[in-house]
Amino acid sequence: MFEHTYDTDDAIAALATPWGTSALALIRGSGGGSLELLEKVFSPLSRLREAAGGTFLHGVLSDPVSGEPLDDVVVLVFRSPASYTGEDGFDISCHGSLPGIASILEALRNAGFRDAGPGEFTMRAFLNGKMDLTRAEAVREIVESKSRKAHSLALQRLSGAIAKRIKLLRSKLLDTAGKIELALDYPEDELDETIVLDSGPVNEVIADLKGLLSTFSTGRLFQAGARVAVCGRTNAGKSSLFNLFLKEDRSIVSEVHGTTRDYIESWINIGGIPIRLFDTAGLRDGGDAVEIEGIRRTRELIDAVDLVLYLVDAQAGVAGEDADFLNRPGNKGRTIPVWNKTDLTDGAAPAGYVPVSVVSGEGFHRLEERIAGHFLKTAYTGDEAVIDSQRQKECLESALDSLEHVKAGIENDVSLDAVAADLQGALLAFGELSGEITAAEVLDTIFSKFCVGK
Ligand SMILES: Nc1nc2c(ncn2[C@@H]2O[C@H](COP(=O)(O)OP(=O)(O)OP(=O)(O)O)[C@@H](O)[C@H]2O)c(=O)[nH]1
Ligand SMILES: [Mg+2]
Repeated sequence: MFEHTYDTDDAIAALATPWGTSALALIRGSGGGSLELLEKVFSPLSRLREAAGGTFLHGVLSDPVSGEPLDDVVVLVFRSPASYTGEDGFDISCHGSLPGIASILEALRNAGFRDAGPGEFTMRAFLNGKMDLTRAEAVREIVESKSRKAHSLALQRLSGAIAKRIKLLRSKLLDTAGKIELALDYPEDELDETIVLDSGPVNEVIADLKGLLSTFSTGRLFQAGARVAVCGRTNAGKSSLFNLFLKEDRSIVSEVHGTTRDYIESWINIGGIPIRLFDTAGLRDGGDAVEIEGIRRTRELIDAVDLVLYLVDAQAGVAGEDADFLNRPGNKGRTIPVWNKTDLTDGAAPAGYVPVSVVSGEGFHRLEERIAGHFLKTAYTGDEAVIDSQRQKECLESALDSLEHVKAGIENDVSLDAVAADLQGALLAFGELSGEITAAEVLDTIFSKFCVGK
């Protein structure tokens, strides 16, 4: 949580690129008076003063206290309201040397800038009406996306797909809300016509909300990814398969049983799904204390992952422990049995197993397809927006809950006061979703998860 969340009066600056040596780095600043403060460090001064929004200036930055020149830079000038935050601001492209970046940030501090907190630029964009909360959240989701698919789904949200849909749902409810208000404000005999409430529009919104909520697991799958463990008895070829997925020699492979003791993990991408893949200790009885501990951790991990690739060495065949594992009810729906080392046999695999040879690569592609298929079989595949944020999901659930009450209220002729209160509850939940009526602590939680500089 950062201290200055709602202090939007001052000028802020931060490094927007990673803190590390690179060809170029980008430092951004924003806030009322930020261009005047920049005058203290940038020359030629006159060109900055005259610069219209959207212009690039080539110049030199110097420390305002010592006057020492710091770097040759290009500054992109933004003038309110035509900027990301809606305020005056700038992007400085400087050389990506760590001492150079540090000295520029220090010069900006000396000029009067405050270091920006996480997500503070986007928070200002939100507060200045540049984007609603669903789009602000999409900014972080884009930055954090681990696969192209996750990136394109987040981009869809950034373009306002969720915001537009919610606006539409909200407008569908306003007619009903208006009718109720009219009926509450005027006794029946004062109105020219009797007001009849129709649950049709409410039903439509309910159906649409259910559709949107059902995309959450898909959104999560592509954004947060899935956890997959490679398991099996010792020497089944788990580490060899793990390395093949990673396309690098990461985990130790040897013909010695019990080679892998601690589990190793890495991110891979299968069919656009970010997958955290684990290589684990081979399951067997006995072994020394370290191996026993490794096996205990592996068993814990198996319970926690979304999918297990259970390897059996084709030459060794299915042992009792393999059958036990595969038949255990908790493992059944989330295990893909893999028949490895088919290059050493005739290639035939028992029913239900995916035959592969990690050494020749035979069957590997089919295994990847099986994994993607496992996760995608329940995924949403339409073109509409997909939600990913837990917060958005909760707002939608709350709206849905209120609307179910409204529907029941209309259909059972419940008192209008009660229906009005439930409808208000649904509209409130939509308002929270878009950020129109979101509490300060909620905003704090959302923006503190951002990177600094975004
Ligand atoms: N011929 C053949 N050998 C394989 C294949 N996959 C793995 N091996 C060999 O099997 C041996 C064991 O492989 P590992 O990948 O270390 O097996 P593991 O399951 O990780 O073993 P532990 O870590 O001891 O549990 C090594 O000598 C590998 O080269 C395969 O598809 N064909
Ligand atoms: Mg191993």
